[in-house]
Amino acid sequence: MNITPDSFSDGGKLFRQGPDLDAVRRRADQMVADGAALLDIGGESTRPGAAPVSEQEELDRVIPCVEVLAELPVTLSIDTSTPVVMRESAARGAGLINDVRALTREGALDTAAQLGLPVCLMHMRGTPQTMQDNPRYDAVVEEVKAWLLARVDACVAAGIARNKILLDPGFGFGKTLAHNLALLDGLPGLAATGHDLLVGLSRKSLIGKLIGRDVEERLPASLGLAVLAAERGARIIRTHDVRETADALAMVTALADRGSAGE
Ligand code: 8Y4
Repeated sequence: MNITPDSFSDGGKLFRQGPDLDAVRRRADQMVADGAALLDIGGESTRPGAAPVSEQEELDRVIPCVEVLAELPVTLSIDTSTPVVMRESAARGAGLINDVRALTREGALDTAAQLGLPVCLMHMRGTPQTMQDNPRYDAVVEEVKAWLLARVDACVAAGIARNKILLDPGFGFGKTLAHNLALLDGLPGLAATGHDLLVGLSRKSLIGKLIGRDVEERLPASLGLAVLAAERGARIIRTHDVRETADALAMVTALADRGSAGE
């Protein structure tokens, strides 16, 4: 759930008084009813070129939502790079830190370690402002994996338990179509690190580039990618379309759970 003015139909005018908490709650209830195991809540827009948000603005957007959603029977994941947002969210029951900057911001590593929460480390090349300006890699899969494992080492050195560290190659974050496709191919290699893998492919522009669909027409392709990623070792799928994705993944799980006994 993106708690930012640009994701609201009024273009942000009503948003100045803060997020519409009734609407947030209704949307969250629906996602839980549809089968979500985690809800990811973020107050910073990370779309390419988006303006940075102040700490206070991020707190004003996120914390009221955490308070409203804390009683739900799912893990609240906080999409933030900001230590004070991590702390205030954890104090209200958040259960996961999802950081697109992989705890590189000043104080983030020590804060996450102190809080003892699991963390998702995502790879991004550059910043949201610049990341899509001609990103280049020599060998994208190897570079992303090595960078993530270096962040794991930093986390472990700061006192974060290895089994609380999830990894995410960051589809669309400083990657061309070719890079994103290479990373899809490389998912089994990332899964082989032993870390739980989280991926976000839902509605992303690689779908538009590959098969020419506008963003509101990307659900079927997103479901295909979710199944593909799960088959290649992803454990958590970040999606906008919970019910449909849960059904698609239920098929993957049902087949896997059959085991080798047959039938
Ligand atoms: C259409 C719809 C086009 C959505 C682009 C987008 C990830 C993430 C985002 C991800 C992790 C997004 C916060 C981008 N993506 N966190 N966050 N992994 N861990 N773009 O892939 O959904 S926001």
